[in-house]
Amino acid sequence: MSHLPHNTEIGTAKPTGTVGAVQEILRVIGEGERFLVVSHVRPDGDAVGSMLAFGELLGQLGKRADLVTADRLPPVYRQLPGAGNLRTALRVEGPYDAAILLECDGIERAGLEGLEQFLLINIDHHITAHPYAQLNWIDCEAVSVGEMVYRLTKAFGVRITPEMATCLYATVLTDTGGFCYGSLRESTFALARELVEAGADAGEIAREIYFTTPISKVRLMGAALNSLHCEREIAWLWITDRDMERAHASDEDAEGIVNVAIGIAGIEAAVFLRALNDGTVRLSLRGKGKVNVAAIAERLGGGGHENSAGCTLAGPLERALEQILGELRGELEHSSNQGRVNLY
Ligand SMILES: [Mn+2]
Repeated sequence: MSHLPHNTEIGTAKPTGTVGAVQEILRVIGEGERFLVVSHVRPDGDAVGSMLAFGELLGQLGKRADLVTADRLPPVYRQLPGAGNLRTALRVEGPYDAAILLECDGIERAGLEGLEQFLLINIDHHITAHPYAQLNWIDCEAVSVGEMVYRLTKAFGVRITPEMATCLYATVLTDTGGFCYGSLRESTFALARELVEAGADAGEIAREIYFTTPISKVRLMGAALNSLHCEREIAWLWITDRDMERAHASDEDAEGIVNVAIGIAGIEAAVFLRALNDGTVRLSLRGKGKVNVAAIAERLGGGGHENSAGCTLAGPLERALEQILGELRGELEHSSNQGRVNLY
């Protein structure tokens, strides 16, 4: 599963293939004046960095761009150039010539009301991406949506400014977990090199993102580690509202805690669970290559990448835990059996 075929999916009435999709996007942007750029709720580094770079691209083309997110930015991304231009809203009003949705697997993922009235451009790199928009550019080989924004910038012949380079580098850095996973290949490093040449300060960006953890998050991590369980190749941990209160933690502090569990030797799948006020449980899943956590997340109504995915299940926490463990045990057994078959 680690090398999927180059996947480009194009929506209903539009030409097929990446080239066709990019050409159409170039045309729509070239002809329009005013654009809305959005990404998913609980924006991550790729969402924020690619939105900011896209905003800058549109600005350089002499277009007007409104950058809107449903949730506020995690503090670590507030230092990115142009972050002050991002607006938080729950509803968007036009008029816009098009709304550009970056790494959203559906309109609802943006968490914004009013999007459906616009011409929608969907740009995504998840293997669980869907061609729901009028114009869809999906490339699962792109290491981040930022890489796709970079290619678009090149296609427009627009110069990559140091500010854009910084934002785009942040997308590559965060979506690969610091060049550890994802579709890492030669072109990833070529891209990183170009971005550094264009003015991204790799060391400074890494410091801003990885060495600015709020103490509340570290405390929350402590609570999560108290709940850590391992069973063969599966590790899981969770936090409760009480843990959140005690640590004086915000929602953002719960992001990325799952990575501690997948880092354990011998573990092939990790789950982080967080019970939400509405009775649902949010799950973050991580893998190391043996299980495709995106496929499991998708079966449960979520999505993501092969080694990094998420979904939301009905509570209580114990029930959600049993459900995901059932899926993971089945999947790991399946892949072990397959391995055995291949040996003969
Ligand atoms: Mn991404």
